[in-house]
Amino acid sequence: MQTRVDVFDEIFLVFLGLGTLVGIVVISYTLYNAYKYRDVDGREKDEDLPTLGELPTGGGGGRKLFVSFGLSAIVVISLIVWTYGMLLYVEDGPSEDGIEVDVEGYTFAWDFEYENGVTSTGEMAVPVDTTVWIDVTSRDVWHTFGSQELRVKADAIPGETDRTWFIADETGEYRIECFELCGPGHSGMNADLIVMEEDEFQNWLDEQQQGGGDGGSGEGASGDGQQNETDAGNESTDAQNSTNETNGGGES
Ligand SMILES: [Cu+2]
Repeated sequence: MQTRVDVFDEIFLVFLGLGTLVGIVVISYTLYNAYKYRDVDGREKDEDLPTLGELPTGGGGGRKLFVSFGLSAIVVISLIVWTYGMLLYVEDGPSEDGIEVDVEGYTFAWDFEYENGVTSTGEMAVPVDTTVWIDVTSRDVWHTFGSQELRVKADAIPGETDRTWFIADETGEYRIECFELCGPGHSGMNADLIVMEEDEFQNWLDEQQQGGGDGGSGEGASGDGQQNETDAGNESTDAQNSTNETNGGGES
């Protein structure tokens, strides 16, 4: 499964490789000609040798010119076609099934809503090696959701939904940032992207669901967490655990 990181790495390497190759050919040929036609005494008369003020014909009746233009055209057109194909893949996404997450930006944080209704704020958990489709929108002004490390970015515009995808092929923590200057808190408009193994992710979802019903507001979560129906029976242990519970949401 090709990730966005793979695609952009490949494009970068191909352009770097071809650019280096063309550079080497052009510079070598320039140096070769500079040496070949250097000023020496007693040089034989060469018909191809340009004289000062004369436009060089390229020799061979323009054959060299034709070949170099032809080669350049082939290289450039192939690059355009190939890159376009790669970018179409980025547009369309992989065909494999994945998970869907609704992302909503607002000044100055990110909300995430999963398919089963679980919500979280400031923390997005996803399973590793899975296509994550995101539907990005905004509650107020223009933002841009993005994670540099995963090469994903999507505009968050009120009233519109920008759908795109990403795949994280390694577990760990990544950084989500806002990429559209949106107000005084813009630079702090970050969220954690936590990439987990599939079973870990299911546990995380379950945990969020148990602590759920609080609408995903970060501040509200700690208070409401203690009023779970499941906890109603044993209030005494509840009281002891309440301090732990208040931290529970963020620990996963
Ligand atoms: Cu912003």
